Amino acid sequence: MEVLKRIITFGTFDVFHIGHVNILERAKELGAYLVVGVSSDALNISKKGRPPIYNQDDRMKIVESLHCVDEVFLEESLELKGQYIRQYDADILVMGNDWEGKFDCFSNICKVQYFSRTEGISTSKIIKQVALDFS
Ligand code: C2G
Repeated sequence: MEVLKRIITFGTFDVFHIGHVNILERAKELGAYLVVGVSSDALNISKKGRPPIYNQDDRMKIVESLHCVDEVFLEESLELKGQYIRQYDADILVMGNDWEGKFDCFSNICKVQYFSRTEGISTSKIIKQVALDFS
């Protein structure tokens, strides 16, 4: 009997767009249960030096509302990835290929798979475009 795989992925998912939908749908195709770690506002401020446009509660609610997503949690630290993978009993970690190689260190606890990013779209590109168009 085939064991139903549990998938985990992480992201900010700020100004939610088609690239986010694509990777979440592809991740879900790998298994039966998709858990998504949505990075906290504080983590974003420490990583990017600015808060996200949408706050963490809204970003979690948007991601959780997707048909392909079974569960969301708040990712509070990049250093806790191994702990989250174990806590959510994940068989496969999925990330976009902008993170290629960065999470190979977890291949002893789960399979690590990188998917190519959707071309031509990113949150920072949208923010810049909107700022230009409405300035
Ligand atoms: N993504 C994609 N195609 C795009 C944009 C994003 O496939 N055009 C993917 C990214 O590769 C990532 C996911 O969508 O796997 C979420 O992207 P971001 O919200 O930009 O996530 P990031 O800020 O990189 O946070 O612990 C890791 C971090 O939480 C990842």
